[in-house]
Amino acid sequence: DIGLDVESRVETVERPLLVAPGPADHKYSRGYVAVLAGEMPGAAALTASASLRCGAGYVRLVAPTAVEGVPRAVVQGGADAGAVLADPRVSAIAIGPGLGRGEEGRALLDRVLGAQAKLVLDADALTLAAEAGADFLHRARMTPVLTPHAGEFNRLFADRSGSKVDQARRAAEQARAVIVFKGPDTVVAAPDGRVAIAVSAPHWLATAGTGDVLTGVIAAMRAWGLEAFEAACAGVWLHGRAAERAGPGLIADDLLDHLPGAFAECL
Ligand code: NPW
Ligand code: AMP
Ligand code: MG
Repeated sequence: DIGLDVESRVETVERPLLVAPGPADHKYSRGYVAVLAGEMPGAAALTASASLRCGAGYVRLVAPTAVEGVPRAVVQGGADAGAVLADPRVSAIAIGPGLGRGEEGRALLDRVLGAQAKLVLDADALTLAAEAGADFLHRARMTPVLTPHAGEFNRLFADRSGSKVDQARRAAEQARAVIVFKGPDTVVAAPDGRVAIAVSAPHWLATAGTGDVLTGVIAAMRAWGLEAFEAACAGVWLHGRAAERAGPGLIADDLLDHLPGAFAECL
């Protein structure tokens, strides 16, 4: 007995059990992820590639300009997001990495919140949501996943008393969202009170673009059918394991190469 009561005990993010595609699967049945890009499409390219490497059968990267460094199968350059937002096959939408915080990003986020899809909101989408006010996210049709780093979390949530677990739990309740409060001790919290913590991710993850990769991993888990809290936990585990496999000196692109190996450990 280490003196903790049951209430304050927090689960650890564990290796998830995932399923390989079967003979009845086709690219749409495996999950369709749309990634909506803006001013810095390189960040969204990391997100889209991560979704593909984590089992999504179809990924569409919708960007205002041409995007390089992403598999050719997925880019929809110079296009409007309307078709994707209206497509019933789109299961999950990731928005925020490289979106920008201008009027175009704001308008796109506004449309996304009305979409009949599972949402993963990160980066600039979180900053725009913070500007729009606390209730803005309540419009989402299904429990969204929010993946703030400490800077983004502090913009979104004013009440920062108590531990990181306490803060994440309150934030999840207030936003009616699953919160992935990132850092060396990433806390995943659901509006119903479930909490899990991941404390062993390599500190080499503290490098540009790794958060954008995590967004794509979680979107793939959502598209594939995991519910919001399970998808967030699975994504955090896969991301941390890919970082362990990539080793010292990793950059965000390396995680893409190591995600399939991490995924294979979950089959
Ligand atoms: P400080 O220094 O603590 O006072 P921003 P961003 C604070 C895209 N990217 N981790 C800190 O303030 C993203 O997707 C593009 C981080 C800091 O000044 C976004 O669209 C890439 N920050 C856009 O760039 C790859 C923390 O918050 C501020 C913190 C901006 O995203 C890189 C940073 O937040 C990048 O992902 C923490 N733990 N704690 C690409 N390949 O094109 C506090 N802060 O201003 O929202 O900037 O995260 O870089
Ligand atoms: P972002 O700030 O959005 O690029 O996300 C950074 C990613 O790296 C998140 O998954 C964080 O949890 C992770 N990360 C950042 N700093 C550390 C650290 N010191 N140790 C472990 N993971 C970290
Ligand atoms: Mg980020």
